[in-house]
Parts: sequence; C-alpha cells; structure tokens
Amino acid sequence: SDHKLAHIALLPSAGMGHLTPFFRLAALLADNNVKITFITPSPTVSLAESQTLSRFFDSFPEISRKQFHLLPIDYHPSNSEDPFYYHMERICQSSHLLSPLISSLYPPLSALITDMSLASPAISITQALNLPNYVFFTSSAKMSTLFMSFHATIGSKATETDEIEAIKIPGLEAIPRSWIPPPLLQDAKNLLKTYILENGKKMAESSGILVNTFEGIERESLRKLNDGEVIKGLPPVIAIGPLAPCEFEKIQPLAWLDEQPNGSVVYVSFGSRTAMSREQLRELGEGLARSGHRFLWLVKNKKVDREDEEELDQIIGSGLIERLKEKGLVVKYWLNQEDILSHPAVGGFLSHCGWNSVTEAIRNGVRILAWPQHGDQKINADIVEKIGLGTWEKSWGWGEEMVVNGTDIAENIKKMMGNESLRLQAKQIREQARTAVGIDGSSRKALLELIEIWQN
Ligand code: BUP
Repeated sequence: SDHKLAHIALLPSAGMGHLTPFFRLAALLADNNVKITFITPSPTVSLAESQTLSRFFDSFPEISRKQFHLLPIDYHPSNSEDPFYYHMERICQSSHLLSPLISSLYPPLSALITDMSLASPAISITQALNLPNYVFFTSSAKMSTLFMSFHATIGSKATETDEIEAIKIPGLEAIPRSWIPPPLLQDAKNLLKTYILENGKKMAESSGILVNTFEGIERESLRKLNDGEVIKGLPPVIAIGPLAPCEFEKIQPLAWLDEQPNGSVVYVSFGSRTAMSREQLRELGEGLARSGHRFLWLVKNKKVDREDEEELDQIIGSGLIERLKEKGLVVKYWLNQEDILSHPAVGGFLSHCGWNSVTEAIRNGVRILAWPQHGDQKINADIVEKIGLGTWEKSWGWGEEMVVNGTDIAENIKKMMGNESLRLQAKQIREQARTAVGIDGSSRKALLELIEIWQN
C-alpha cells in the first residue's frame, strides 16, 4: 500500500502499574508494523522497573530506547508523600527537556502517547510542536471519568463536600465519599491532588484517550464519556484492552503450584505500591491459616522494593510462618503475576484491585476478593463487584485506615472460594475479553483504526 510507516513515541510514568501497560502497548503496536520509540525517564524509583525495562529492550531489539534524564527536583516531599507521586512530579518538572528530545527523533513522529500523570506537560509540548498527542489512561474508564471531572467538581470545593455522603460526578452514579482517596478531599495542597487537577483538566485537549479496558466490562462508562455526558468536547475515549502480557515478563512458573489441585489456590497480592503494616500482615497471615484453603501469598511491607530488606520471619513472625507452611507458600516480592494467574491451580485472587491486576485476572478467568488499599482501587473494586467477577467487603475501608482481623479475612476467603457463580462468571468474562481482542473484536478494531490514522 502507499501507507507510510507510523512512528509513535511512548512516554510512561513512575511505578510498575504505569510502566507495565506501556510496554504491553508498545509490543502490540510493534507487532502491527508501527515503529516505536520508547522514552524512559531515568532513574526509576523501583528495582522492578529498571530490571523489567532491560528485559523489555533485550527482547524487542526493533524498539528504540531514548533515555530521558531527569533533573534534580525543587520540591521537598513531606514524609507522608508517596515516592512514586514525587517521582511523577520530578518527571513533570523535567518535561521541558522533552521538546528537543522529541524533535530529534527520526523519522518524524506520527504521535506521542503519554501516561495520564504526564498529560499536562506533554500536551503543552506537543501542541507547540504541532504533533498529535494521545493519553494512555492506565486505570479503568470509570476512573477516567472521576479523573477528568475532578477539577470541575470536588477538586474545586473539597470542604463544601465535607458533610456530603455521596458525591455526584457527571456521567457516574453518585460515589460514596469513602471511595475517594482522602488526600483528594483535603484542602491542603498535596501531590496526588495537584496531579489529578492539572492532568485531568488538560486531557480534554488531547487527540484521544486510550484505556486498557473493553466494552464487555465498561460499556456504560465508555458510552457516557463518548456521548459528552461527562465532559463536553472530549476527544475519543478508545478501549484497546485487555492488553496481553509479553513473553519476556514471565520469569518461571513456581514448581509448588504444579503440585496443587486445579482451582484450589488463593493468590494474595496487593500490587507493587502497597506497604502493609506489620500488624495487618500478621492478621492476614492468621486469616489465611484459618481459611482452610491453599494459598500463595506475596508479602511486601515497604513501598519501594529497594528498601524491602527484612526477612519473612522478622515480618510475619517465625511461629506463624511455620503454621502457614502447612497449606501455603509465602514469598517475598517480586514474582511474575502472570506466571501465577495463568496457572490452573489458582482459583481465586485476594487483590487490591490495581487496574492491571483486575485486567490480568479477567484474562485468566480468576475470581477476586477485593480489598482496595488506596488510589483508584475502590472505583475498580466496584467494577469487579458489578460485573460479577468478585466480592468486596466494603466495611474493611482503605488499607491504612484500620486493621482487619484474621477471622474476618478467613470468612471472606471462604465465601469467595465457595462461590460457584463467581467462578463461572469469571470464565465468561474471560471469553468476552478474548473476543474483544480477537479478530473483528471491538478493542482490536479500535486499535487498527488508530494505526490507520497514524499512517496517513
Ligand atoms: Br506485586 C507484583 N509481580 O510481584 P497494578 C506485581 N506484578 O508481576 P499497582 C507482578 O505489576 P498502580 C508482582 O501483574 C501488574 O501488572 C502485576 O499493577 C505486576 O497495581 C503490575 O495491579 C501491578 O495496577 O499499581 O502496583 O498498585 O498503583 O499504578 O495501579
């Protein structure tokens, strides 16, 4: 054909939850004959990010890497600020360096795709260069609704909503106040609030918004976003998921799983950014022991993996560790989650509901017991519950707020693992997901249409 080759640059943000969908998207585009330049802000916060990046570039020699060296930052985080949000701020403050970097790429770019946490600086830069800019929103379409309307709703009048139990966002049913991360309801400035205010507003000026979701699970949210019911004049919001993990992500399946009966194991993990308190970890251990089920528990007690140095015995206590060994396997961060979720022995997932984890559970047909810890996770847990993929014990609150006791945890694990309709629904949703990304599927078609646009 007389199509030119499209050349796309991707710019991910900080943390595995943001990086992972970016390299999955890069791999998918490269597989569809798009030339890819992958811009890597460096250094990274976590070891997991830098290790995965080098494996990514090793297995995709056709993808070119462009290092984006971050400047030291003029901002002093208080101890309570999350190191990943702090790093996003550092990327934003270095963003003026992106303009020469982007202009130097050859052949000239067809478009830039950036993470939503960098939308504001990236869109300003590409506007000046007259280059199309797409935002890749790495959470759910429902969360994007809250994200993009935040500046016009609660963001501008946090204290006025003090007494209100349910918050009305255009295009969404009223959201209980308790689902909004507490920093967003504070008057005081904080990184999370500034990040959503500025980027959420600017996203309306992008050329398109890509979301790692599909019609089968988020039809209503997608329709409302695209019908102007959320914000008038939004660019197209395009569902392109669920994105498939890449081969290189796999490390090695655990031999222990091979010895467990099909569907018998509960996988327990709260993502790459949750630092669970020692007290909560011990209650969780109690709960797993009392649930009577087999389990694979990934333990993490520091936000940043480089600081996670304590041994399991110290964190959990050697007595409890001994009891847990009877039915389960307890490991320290990091394992490859796809190796686990795709294993036939796994029958349930006690999850924080980070959006990548939800989409990975869906792709593998694994039901969920939701225990949101922070950020977008209650919004995602609500989706999990509504589509019949899992249960959510709302009285547990956010991770930091309270310690949930072991007996409660055991009861809820039993309920989830005994729930046959969740198990069947998970398989059904897996089929819908496969259809969406298969030939003539809605997500696949949307992606090919985009590539067409970029080629012209
Ligand atoms: Br922990 C862990 N192995 O040991 P989410 C995570 N992952 O492969 P988060 C592993 O990291 P955000 C591990 O499969 C997923 O792709 C997991 O992303 C993978 O949650 C990713 O689920 C984690 O979105 O990120 O880490 O809380 O806050 O950005 O949602």
